Amino acid sequence: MIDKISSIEKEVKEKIANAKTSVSIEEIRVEFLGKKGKIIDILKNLKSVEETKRKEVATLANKLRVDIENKIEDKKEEIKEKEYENKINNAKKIDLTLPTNLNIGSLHPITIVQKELEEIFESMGFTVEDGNEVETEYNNFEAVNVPKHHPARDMQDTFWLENGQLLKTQTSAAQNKIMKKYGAPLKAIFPGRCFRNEELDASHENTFFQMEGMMIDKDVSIANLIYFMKTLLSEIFKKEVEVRLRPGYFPFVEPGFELDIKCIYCDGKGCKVCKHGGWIELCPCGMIHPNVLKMGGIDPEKYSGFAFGLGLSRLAMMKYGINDLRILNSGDLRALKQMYIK
Ligand code: FA5
Repeated sequence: MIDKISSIEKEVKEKIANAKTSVSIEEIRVEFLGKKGKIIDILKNLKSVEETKRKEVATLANKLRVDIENKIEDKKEEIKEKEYENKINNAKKIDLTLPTNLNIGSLHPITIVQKELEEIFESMGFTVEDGNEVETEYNNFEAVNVPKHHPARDMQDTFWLENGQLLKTQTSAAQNKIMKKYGAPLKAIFPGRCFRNEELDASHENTFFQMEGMMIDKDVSIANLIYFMKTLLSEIFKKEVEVRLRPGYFPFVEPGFELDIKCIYCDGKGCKVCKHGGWIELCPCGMIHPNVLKMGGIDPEKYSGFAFGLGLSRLAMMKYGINDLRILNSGDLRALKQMYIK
């Protein structure tokens, strides 16, 4: 039996030394240490060994078992390292220093303006919220003080869905949910895609972007609104921008305004962009109507606030000097590439 153990030892050592793959080392493990393996077989059959030799055989067999276990583990590690090395050596080489001819993507001009605005507002303590594109009639109209049959609904020709919901016509549709979510005080902006069944022209699309903003706190006034809008527009156009307010009607604000900016192309002298008026209408706004605050769960006796609905698509149009809004939704890369920021 002792001879048998030494011949097994010789055999296993040779096999381990020649093993080249994880599979072959596993096969060796099974052949010698598996349930029916050669070493285990000796240990199982110790009874058949002469009593005087039994202890010595058991010791030798156990020593060999431990020795094989260690050798197999070492070999496994060695093979694993070799296999990894081979994988790396055979992998497809990529030269990271090579110039690429790939046409890599870029952000859409509206997204760029939106991100710029978000950064500016965030720096002034506003949070950026999400709104839905499919909305309920309640959120889009009733919760912002536009009940059924109110004539103001005609100003926003709506795409209705068969289930009675609609495609959001204005970002104001998220006002109610955001007031209920945060309560007062509150400073939030919520950009989003809006849809209206409009006659299309150079400044009207059926799908366009707005950015709504709300600030609600004790003693918020029109002065705060003007300050925020001036700061924001000056940052966007990278120059001091003059603004003016004209009265405007929206059922969800009282008083309501149209905020115009002095034409940044002709400095108010009159040009094609401002239709020779010197001013460009950009952003309806006003002080949030007490009914709207109440419906949002905020006490209008304690709190006041302003809201605005900036036309993001039109702002992008002005920033990049585009003379037709429809280009922005056209997906025409030749046109879009011209306004991409390098
Ligand atoms: C509104 O949608 C109001 N919800 C804005 C508001 C919010 C007022 C909060 C007061 C307080 P209006 O329909 O004017 O208002 O649209 C706002 C802006 O969206 C417009 O000034 C314009 O820049 C843009 N806009 C409206 N319709 C279109 C359109 N069809 N295509 C492109 N931009 C549009």
